[in-house]
This record gives sequence, C-alpha cells and structure tokens, in this order.
Amino acid sequence: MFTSAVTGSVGARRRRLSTKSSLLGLACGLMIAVASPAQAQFRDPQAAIKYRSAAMVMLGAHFGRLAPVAKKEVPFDQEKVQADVEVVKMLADLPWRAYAPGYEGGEARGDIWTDRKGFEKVTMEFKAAVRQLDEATQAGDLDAFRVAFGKVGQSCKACHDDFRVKK
Ligand code: ASC
Repeated sequence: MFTSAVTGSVGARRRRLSTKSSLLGLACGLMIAVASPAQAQFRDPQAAIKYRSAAMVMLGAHFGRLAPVAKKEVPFDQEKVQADVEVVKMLADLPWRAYAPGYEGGEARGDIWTDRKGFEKVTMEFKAAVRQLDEATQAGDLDAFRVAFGKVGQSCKACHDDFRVKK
C-alpha cells in the first residue's frame, strides 16, 4: 500500500514532466517551423522539385481537359467543367511553397529566387485568372469561361517564358 502510494506519486510526477517536455518539444518545433519554413516543408530540394513538378503535371492535365470546351469543340457541360476547375483551383495554391529559398533546381530558372517580386506577381495573376475561371463556370457563362480560360493560359505561358528553363 505504502509502496503503491509512492509509486503512484512518482508516476504522476513523471507524467507531469513528460507533458512539460512534450509541450517544450512542440514549442521548439513551432519555433523551428517559423524560423525556417523551407526546411519544415520538404525533406530536401529534390523533394520540393518533385512536389512542384507533380502539381504542374496535374494542373496541365486538368486545365488541358478544358481546352476543347474553350475551343467549342465539345459542349459546355457545366458539371463536368466544374469538376476539373475544382481540381485546378486546389492545385493553383500548391506549387509556390515548393519554390522557397533553398529549393533551386529542376526546370526552375534562378530568376525565381533573384526576382521574387516578379515571380510572386505572375503567381498572383495566375491565381486571379483561376478565380475568374471558377466564377464563370459557376455562373454557367461560356463566354466568360472562354475569356478566363485564355487568361489562365496566358499566365501559365508568361511564367514559363520568364521563369522556366527553355526547352
Ligand atoms: C497547359 C499547359 C501549359 C499551359 C500553357 C498555356 O495546358 O500544360 O503549360 O496550358 O501551354 O500557354
């Protein structure tokens, strides 16, 4: 009985200590995440390059499926179009964090890291065009969809022209 009371109290103290040390660990982790967001997001540059390439492949696939609609080769099926636009919308936010400092390489030109403002400008323009594409699709407005589709395509091209290695 005496022994178990002692053990119990040591156990409780151990639990308190371990809670304290996990909180401390969490705080340190958060501090490291804030201090070096790049390192916290990806294991190494190769992982970041792979991630952003994958996002671009998916973007190309789902945006590409909208091309025949924009060219009026197939009818504007709002539900089908919206499904692809949803994927494009989600992907439109993803690649950019994989271009953080330290992740140079792949098909990315060094200009991304030396002309940060210019790179951010084109990514913002792309995201704005994607929002417009979404609004047009939700409204079921084919003319507006075609205009927005053109703007998204132009912003893809503008960024590839200035920031992607020439192929
Ligand atoms: C696409 C795709 C791109 C862009 C670009 C638009 O579907 O894969 O890279 O559109 O060609 O100009």
